[in-house]
Amino acid sequence: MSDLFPTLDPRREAMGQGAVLLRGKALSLEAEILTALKNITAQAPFRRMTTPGGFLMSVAMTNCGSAGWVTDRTGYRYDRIDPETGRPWPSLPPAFLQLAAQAAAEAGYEDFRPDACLINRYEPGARLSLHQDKNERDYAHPIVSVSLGLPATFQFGGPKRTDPVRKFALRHGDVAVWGGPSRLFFHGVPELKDGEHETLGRMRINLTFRGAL
Ligand code: MD3
Ligand code: FE
Repeated sequence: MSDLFPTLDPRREAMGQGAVLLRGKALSLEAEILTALKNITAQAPFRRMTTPGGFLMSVAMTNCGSAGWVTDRTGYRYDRIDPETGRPWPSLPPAFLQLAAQAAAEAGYEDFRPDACLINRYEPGARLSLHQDKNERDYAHPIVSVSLGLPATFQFGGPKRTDPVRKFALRHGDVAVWGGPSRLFFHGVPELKDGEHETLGRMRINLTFRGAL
């Protein structure tokens, strides 16, 4: 159905050109998502990876889907095999696919079917410096992100690293969709503040769904 009054939905916020924030969108699937996460991380544990420049990332990561995002001294890439286990990544759970496709459609990106999901784990003090997501084959696909656990500040800039950033609070259950012009905009997450989340404890988890291959 077409949305006659998009600005009147308080759960929906425009973040920029092609970028939409759907507040609380993941809450109805919370239990399924957390069960699936336990299963994934039992097969492909969180690990801190090294950047090409030799820095150990403060964010711990794992993946599910046909390919996973990895970094080491040789560069950033998507790999069908988890370099830590030598096995394919766990598959994308149905609840993940359903949420990503529905959120993308709500944001105006019909028929988005992700083939990769990067899972980030932030503990207090962890951060992700300003960057672009450029390792995916086709930038016509949006990126869908799901925030869980402790709240974070999200910095959203522009097409150039030096463009001013705007800040958004991302809270448990929020889903955001980035497509169109904003797909290649710089973004980052400053140091996670300490706190205690009622279901996840002292951490934040972020899922990003991508069309990588
Ligand atoms: C805007 N993750 O994994 S999610 C990442 O909260 C990443 O863990 C952050 O940036 C996190 O690459 C931010 C929001 C996000 C993800 C990808 C984007 C925003 C984006 C790609 C293009 C533009
Ligand atoms: Fe990113």
